[in-house]
Amino acid sequence: MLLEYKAHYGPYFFIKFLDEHFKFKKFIFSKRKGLFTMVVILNQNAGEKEIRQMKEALEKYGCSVTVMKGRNHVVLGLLGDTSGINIEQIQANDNVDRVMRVQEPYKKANRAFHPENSVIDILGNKIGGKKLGIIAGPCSVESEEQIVEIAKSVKASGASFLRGGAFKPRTSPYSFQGLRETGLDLLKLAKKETGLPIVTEIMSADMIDRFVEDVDIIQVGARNMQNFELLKELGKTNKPILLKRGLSATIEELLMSAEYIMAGGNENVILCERGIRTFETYTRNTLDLSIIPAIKKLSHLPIIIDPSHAAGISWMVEPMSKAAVAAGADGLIIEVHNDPKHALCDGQQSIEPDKFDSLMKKIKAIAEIEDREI
Ligand SMILES: [Mn+2]
Repeated sequence: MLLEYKAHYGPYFFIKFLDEHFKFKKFIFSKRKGLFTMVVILNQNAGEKEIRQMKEALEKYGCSVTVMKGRNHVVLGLLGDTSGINIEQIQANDNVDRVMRVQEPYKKANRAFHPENSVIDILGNKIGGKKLGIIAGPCSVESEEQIVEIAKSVKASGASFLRGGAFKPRTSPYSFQGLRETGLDLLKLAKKETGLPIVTEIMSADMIDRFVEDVDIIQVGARNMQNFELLKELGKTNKPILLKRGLSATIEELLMSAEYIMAGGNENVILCERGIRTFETYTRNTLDLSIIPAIKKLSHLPIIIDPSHAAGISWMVEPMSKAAVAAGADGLIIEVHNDPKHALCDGQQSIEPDKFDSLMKKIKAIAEIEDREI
């Protein structure tokens, strides 16, 4: 009965059900602060000794535990930070019927513990504040002329950051793999010419020292979102990290990956939605714009949208950019190429500089409605 109720109505109604069932209203739904962060339901055969042992075991995690005895079950309500509790271990106890987490498993990324929006400062350019962070540039750095020319034009249109891949995570080993370290040198050159901070993807922890030296925002691509060893190493730096959502990652998994970086001490994390894989094949991925209000509710971290990789089609970049800004995104990362037909990577989804310029004018107007600016 209890299990069925939870499966059908979800945790919120399940607790409400418990509330009515056990008549402990004053404990359960008084205020947000009074809400239990975890609920442990014991088996019917748990005696006084087992209840006491379980209560003491849970208190060792630093939580306060309230014992509620109902007609058929005993429920232990936990208050406090439960992110360090190993649920599987508690679940394995013979006296435990169910464990339910009410509090999210992430702490540093959680808005509950950090109500104000985080604003990430990158050489004086901010992401997460009133001004939208617009990152633009080619999929890959191809040559000095290419990257410098694009950097100049996106800057003239109002972009605050230059993107460009040096190390490329391509699906095929036979595709262009990027100019690698030469690509980083060319990005530095473009930064020198324009003053635009640079954003580029890291593929391996071996490159961290070089990236910390030369890159202003280190991107972790969708395929590396759960490369936990890389995330831990990046957590030891103080560089802003642009963390892209994995192809099939849930919002909670994205926030747990952010937590890996933040737990190491680096709280400069910018989240990025780049489309998720669904049954739809018309677009390259499916842009999940609902992540914007979800992240705003769950976390204080900024969230930006990548309409280029999400749609994979250049003519969809403008409408998806407009929708993202209207939905409250903190910025955009857009692929811009001066010669998309001959681009070495992602030409089909790259827009030309004049198109980017007109897109910027349109999103400026939408940003104003949201009390944001470009
Ligand atoms: Mn690309």
